[in-house]
Amino acid sequence: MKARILVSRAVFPEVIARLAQHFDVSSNQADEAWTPLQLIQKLQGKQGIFTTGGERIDAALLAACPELKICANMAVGYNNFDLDAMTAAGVLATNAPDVLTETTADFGFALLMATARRMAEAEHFLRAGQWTRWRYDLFAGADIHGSTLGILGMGRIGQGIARRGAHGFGMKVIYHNRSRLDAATELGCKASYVSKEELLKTADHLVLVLPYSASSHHAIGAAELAQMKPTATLVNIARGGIVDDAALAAALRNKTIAAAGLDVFEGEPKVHPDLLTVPNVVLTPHIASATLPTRLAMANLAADNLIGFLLNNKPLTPLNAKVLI
Ligand code: 8YV
Repeated sequence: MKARILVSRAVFPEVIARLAQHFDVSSNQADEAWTPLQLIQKLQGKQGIFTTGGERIDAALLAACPELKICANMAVGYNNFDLDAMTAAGVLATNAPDVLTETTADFGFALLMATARRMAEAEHFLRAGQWTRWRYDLFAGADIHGSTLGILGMGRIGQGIARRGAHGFGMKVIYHNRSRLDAATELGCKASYVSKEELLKTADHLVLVLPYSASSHHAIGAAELAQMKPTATLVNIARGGIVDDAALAAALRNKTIAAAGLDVFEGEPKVHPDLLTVPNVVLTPHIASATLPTRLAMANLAADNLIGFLLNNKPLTPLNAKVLI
């Protein structure tokens, strides 16, 4: 008998078709928004779920869904999973790393450039019909080339941004991470390890690429923003909650830092109202991995994890492999 799985959000029809070759699939191609209780109801009798990063999998859900064996996330981040609770319940968690690294690093760099060169502000000005004449300092921003790029969180995506900065734009790259990279990796990215304090004080542009956890909550708040250069830009492509968005809005308004680019927000898709009223911030709706080939590769990797595990006990990218034993 085929295993039963739930796909919780609309995804590529070809991925649903692939899954249907192996499983009895319940999908949500209408992309309805389910409450946590509805999600539990839909999961009854299912052995697997395909999640996209927004669905909370916690102890309460696991207790209510005793047949569940695997949650496959179509995202590299997995802060929607209570991994300890999943491991305790013997439920496998998988994520979707690697396939989105370069696309997400491209976007991080694009957001950095748009922020430093004030592209969104300038475009709004033009669209509003305010462009009447040239001025020597019209939307003058900060240089990227030759400046110091700081990276907080130096995993695969952080390294991709470092390579772009060092090799493409001649930037000096400094980083801070829970653990220092090995010498060969540092050399490949031309990146130097520094303390968080030095990173904040020295970076002309600071990009956040660290995972969200209780220990990274508000890693950038008022105190950290105050240590940054008044000419600095801050870019967050990691997770909402790593930055204290209210403190950031105040810092942008007071010119504690020059500008920010944000793809992720505390409590998204809601955005802190103060961020919507400051001009020196570029805001995008969590799209760093959004190219069609990359999103398809992410969806296929989540599907491969479901197929590999439920058919052969061999998931590709397990997060809590100890439940396999
Ligand atoms: C996802 C992401 O699109 O992979 C991640 O961790 O942040 C994005 O690529 C997002 O998580 C989907 O909810």
